[in-house]
Amino acid sequence: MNSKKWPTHSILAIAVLATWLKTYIVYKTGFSITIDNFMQEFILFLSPLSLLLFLYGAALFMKKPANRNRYLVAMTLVTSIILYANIAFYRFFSDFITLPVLFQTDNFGDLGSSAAASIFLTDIFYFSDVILVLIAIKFIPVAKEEVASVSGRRAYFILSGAVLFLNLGLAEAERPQLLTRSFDREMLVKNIGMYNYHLYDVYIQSKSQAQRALADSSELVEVNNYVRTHHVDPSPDMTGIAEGKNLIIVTLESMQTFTINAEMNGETVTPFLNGLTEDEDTIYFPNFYHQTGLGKTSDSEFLLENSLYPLGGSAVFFTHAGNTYNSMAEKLGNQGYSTNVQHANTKSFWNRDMMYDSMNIDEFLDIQSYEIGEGQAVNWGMKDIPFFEQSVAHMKEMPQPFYSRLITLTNHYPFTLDEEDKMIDEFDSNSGTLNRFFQTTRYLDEAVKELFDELKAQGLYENSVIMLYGDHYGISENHNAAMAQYLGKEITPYESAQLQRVPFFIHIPGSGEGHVNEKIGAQIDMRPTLLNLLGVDTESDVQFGNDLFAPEKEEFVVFRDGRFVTKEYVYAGNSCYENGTGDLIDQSFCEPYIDEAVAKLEYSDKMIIKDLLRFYDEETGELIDIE
Ligand code: GP9
Ligand code: MN
Repeated sequence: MNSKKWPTHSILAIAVLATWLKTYIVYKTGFSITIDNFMQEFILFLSPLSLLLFLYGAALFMKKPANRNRYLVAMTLVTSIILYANIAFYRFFSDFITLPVLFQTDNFGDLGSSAAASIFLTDIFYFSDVILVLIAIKFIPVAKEEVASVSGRRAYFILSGAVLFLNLGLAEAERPQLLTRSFDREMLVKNIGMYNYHLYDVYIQSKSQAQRALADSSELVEVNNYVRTHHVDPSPDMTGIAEGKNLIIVTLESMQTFTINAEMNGETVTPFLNGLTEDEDTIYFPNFYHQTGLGKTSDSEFLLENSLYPLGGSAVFFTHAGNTYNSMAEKLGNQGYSTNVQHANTKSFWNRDMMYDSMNIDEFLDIQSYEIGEGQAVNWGMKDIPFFEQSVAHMKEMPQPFYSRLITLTNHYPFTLDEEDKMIDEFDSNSGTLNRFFQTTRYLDEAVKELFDELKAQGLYENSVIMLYGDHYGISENHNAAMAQYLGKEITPYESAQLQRVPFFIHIPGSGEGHVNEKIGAQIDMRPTLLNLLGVDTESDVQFGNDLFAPEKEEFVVFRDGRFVTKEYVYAGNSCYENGTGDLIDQSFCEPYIDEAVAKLEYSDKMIIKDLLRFYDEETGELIDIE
């Protein structure tokens, strides 16, 4: 063969093309990645390319063709192994590999024993690019020794950079805040590609490992002292009034307090929940706030289980799923409860599968545990009504007492519904989002009613406590104009803060404890409040919330972004307002609380970032010495 026919870097080009196309084919055949539109397909196709260009492109710096070739074979092999390892992992766990799972030996117990059974001869395809490169090396004559010219290399890497930015730009348009929120591994893989995903994962994990490594137990002493000085004794009247009962917690997706006891163009938005606010067995908290950040639903779960604040800059479920926690589920597990979460979505969403393990939740009934019949899916997946029905059926099978957490989904942006599920009209503002929000909220209300009915029908109602809470806002500040139209007032920073109220109900059948509790509280208080009702002692736990029924409970709620609310003041948009009137008042009124709010968040962050609960003995409340 005449060497002139083959340009110097043919092997590089062949390697890049072969791995790129192979990876795309594997995406389509080896994983079940959902694609909703052409743009997503295009991003998926493009996504492996940028990293391959950079990685394989390093060959351009090598002078000897033999070295170049060896390097390219090695790199095609490395990327093939990464891809194939993910395939093997996916066959068992329907998930992509993340660094921490490689160190979780119990995962590999499962994997190792069955791995052999899942290796097929056809798997050789996953290495087809390596083979192709080897063949190419054999048949394409070795070019003379030369490194690529500086200008040639520059052009190559500018092109590679352009591909990377095109990829990231399209991904950002398709999934805003993809990297900061990093909500789903599947979403990451499909938007930035398998190889970039692993780099990103290594970055996230090593960053948190480094911060963890620098910590020692004395730091826990400091946080613990802080927590002790802010602890108040739980209400003795409420202690243990629901002891031994099942605990059912319902996450009301995107539900906001402004829809409770409210009308929209003459129609009642939440008739069932309105009834609960006056019910003799229900305690309703109208001044209860969410404290979530980027992690949205998962942040609310984090607050609920741990009574710690979520993190400011990232979704803690993703970045700190390897930590030691002392979750409510674990506490109840120790009391003989069986514990689980039920949610009809993929288990890797918000990294729940990993985090639930760390929080010692016995079981996660994810989408695989549900049968979605004809007409039972809308928007994000399974509709809440059939979801509740099947969840209660699962509960029938659970050993009692159980703690079962149900996460709803229908009232999620973009708030779409099938015609037959629309029980009220849309609102008439210029925001379709807000207009539809009333309809999906109305649907969620109906679903909760059906849940209660179903629990009664199945004989589970009497012996259970049912707690309902809104996870976070559904209507963001982008819809302020439409909100102003609905509420009939301007949305100032004060009003915005008040719109962060989410419903919170505790229903204890037969208790006669029902009342409207005006106390200012927040998601951080859920764990101590509930555990006290169930008679589980949390005296020595490191938690940042307090029992909402405690007479001395301080009415001071800090949002994740530093805004805060007290009985007298609301601090928002760097301004101080009087609570109630919403009047701007002198900054000095809020001043004493500003540092206090920051301190709370910082101490809580420290607990998480330095993984301080690993130094804590949950049984005794003492420090553990770890070398
Ligand atoms: C996803 C569901 C919604 O499983 O919990 O998450 P969100 O976008 O509200 O955080
Ligand atoms: Mn949510």
